[in-house]
Amino acid sequence: MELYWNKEVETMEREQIWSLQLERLKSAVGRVYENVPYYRKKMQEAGIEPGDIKSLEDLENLPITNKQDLRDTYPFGLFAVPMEEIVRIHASSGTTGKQTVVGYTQNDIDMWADCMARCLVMEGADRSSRVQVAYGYGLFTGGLGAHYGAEKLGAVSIPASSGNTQRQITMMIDFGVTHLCCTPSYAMNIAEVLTDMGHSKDDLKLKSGCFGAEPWSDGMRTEIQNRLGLRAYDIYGLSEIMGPAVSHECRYQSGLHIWEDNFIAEITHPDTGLPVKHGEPGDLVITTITKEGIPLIRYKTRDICTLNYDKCECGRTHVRMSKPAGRTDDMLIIRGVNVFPSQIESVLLSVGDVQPHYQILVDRVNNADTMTVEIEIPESIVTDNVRGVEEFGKKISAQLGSVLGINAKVRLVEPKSIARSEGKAKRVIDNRRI
Ligand code: DLL
Repeated sequence: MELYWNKEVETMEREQIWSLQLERLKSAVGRVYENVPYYRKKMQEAGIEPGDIKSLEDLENLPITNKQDLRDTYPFGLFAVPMEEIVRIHASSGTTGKQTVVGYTQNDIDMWADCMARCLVMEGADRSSRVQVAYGYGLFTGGLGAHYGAEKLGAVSIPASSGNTQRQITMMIDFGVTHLCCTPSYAMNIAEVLTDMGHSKDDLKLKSGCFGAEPWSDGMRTEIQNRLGLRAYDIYGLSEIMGPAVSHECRYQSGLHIWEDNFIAEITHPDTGLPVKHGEPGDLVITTITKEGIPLIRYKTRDICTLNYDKCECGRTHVRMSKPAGRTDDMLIIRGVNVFPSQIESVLLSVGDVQPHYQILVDRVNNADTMTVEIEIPESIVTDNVRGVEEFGKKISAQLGSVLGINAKVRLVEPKSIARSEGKAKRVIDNRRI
């Protein structure tokens, strides 16, 4: 089994990474200044020209790009090459506003597939692997992103897309699938249907899975691993920057290596936008330094994490980001307490018997925020044992109160009554925003 897809790049000395990044940053800034009037104007307003970029520290002087910039230039205003050079378009779902569109040149597609191949090798895949891609195919980047990476690696790519779960399982069994790519919530759904179909993990040949596109807790990781009999890895990415494979966990699973030959990562304070102290959490800001179609300078992802430059035991030198807890815009503020849905998930799963199917309902009653967490009654509790059910709910509510400091009601609902996810799970219903 190969340890690396591209050892030379993945294990570069830190100084080498920085000098490569500087050279590529200069070129990327020059390209956007030259070819994207919107960027040129922004840079002129900030009083900075490409020639002012002399060191990586100068990056801080460049203006931040955010989702609004993509919307203001909808659909193609930030593209840095003529449309003749664009070979593919993806778009975000637009759940938080107008959809955003990104374009790729052939070189961009090749670079993306290369990053994805590195990720798959990181979790032990090789040419003999059979990779079932159960991320959605289409404008969402998950399906095609993972697919091209598996093909680049020379593995067998099975373009299952999401949904039709029984058929997914039949294919996994009949084709001897070794690697599964999907959202963690869909992996849980697959695990449940596997049992309903009378199968168990022993009928599968899965070795690992790369699960991402939504935040998930270590408790969820344990559940997925136990039920599917594989090792679960976290993969991160976003359509604006590329799609999946911006970063991925190695087998030591202490953070996700960001491919620094293509991306420069910074962490800024969510309110001030200024760089945070080394190792502190904040907004992940990414600059793409090799992308041609739509290079983005200092894109504010709104994902909260920390960066770790320590050497990793796997031998890779690329910086590690911590597992993202969630986006600043998904953070719930309940009576002044800040909490991410993924933290609630951690608490729920730390109480034995709770299945990772839950929904968080937020409302405002008499000007005060209220939160109700719906979970399904575990099989170990008989539904007609009213007292048992009540006590179980109270136990979880107390745990949420003591760990997160939030006052939450827990409502126990019938098993399998919470909608199962096939893509990104919708965990929160915030009636305050309606
Ligand atoms: O979700 C790309 C992707 C596909 C990543 C498949 C991984 C696997 P978008 O739809 O643009 O792209 O959503 C991007 O999803 O800013 C994060 O908030 C969240 N996200 C993605 N991966 C993770 C992860 C794809 N591993 C947004 N953990 C990002 C937590 C994640 N959140």
